[in-house]
Amino acid sequence: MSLTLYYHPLASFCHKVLIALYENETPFDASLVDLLDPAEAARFAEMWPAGKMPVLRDSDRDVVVPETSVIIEYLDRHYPGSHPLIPSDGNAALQARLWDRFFDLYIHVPMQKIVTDTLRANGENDHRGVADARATLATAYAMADRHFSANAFAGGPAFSLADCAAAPALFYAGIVEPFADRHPHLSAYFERLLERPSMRRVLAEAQPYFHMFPYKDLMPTRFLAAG
Ligand SMILES: N[C@@H](CCC(=O)N[C@@H](CS)C(=O)NCC(=O)O)C(=O)O
Repeated sequence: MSLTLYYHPLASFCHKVLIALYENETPFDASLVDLLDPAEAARFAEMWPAGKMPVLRDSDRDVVVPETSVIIEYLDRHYPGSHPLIPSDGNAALQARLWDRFFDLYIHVPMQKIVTDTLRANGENDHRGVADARATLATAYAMADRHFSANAFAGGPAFSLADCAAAPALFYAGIVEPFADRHPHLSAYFERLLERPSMRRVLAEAQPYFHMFPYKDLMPTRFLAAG
């Protein structure tokens, strides 16, 4: 097998790449990395010193590819499947990249801030940073709701890189800062994402690890059942 994904089944940015791989049924080996284990974290850092997962290794081309957006573009270019994730039209590709950035930066990263703050030691919490993250989410939810009043998918009419970014960001953000009540178009879009076999598979594989998620008590029960 040429491709190996170094990942963890619970990790939201890993879900983004897994969805891309599953959408195109791209063959790969999955190598689970426990970053809480110092030896594993050190080995992982040799591949990508930033220490952020996932990372893709392609033994045929002898390259290590970090950063989810770049990994998905790499897969699209070198291992294309039946569902291109970067539109061939240049302007459509810009839209896919724009909304990929939107979901990473204004939903995924603030969600991570809220989650990781709960893991800090007493006295080290960043209350102002968490409040800012919640404010960023509120702005982004309103923007996304307007966007999905006119668009079936994040980058336009077809599923793309941007939807791979949106799915895990909305999954976890919707738990720490719910959006369904006041954002009907965003909520309907999220339900469409949940129906995709790629998303269902990612969530089924994450389910055995959900007990490790700090906000597990707020997780809707429909996600707690396997399958
Ligand atoms: N910009 C990165 C973000 C990746 C990221 O934040 N990964 C998280 C897991 S979801 C991680 O590795 N966290 C470990 C840490 O920060 O120590 C990407 O798109 O690949």
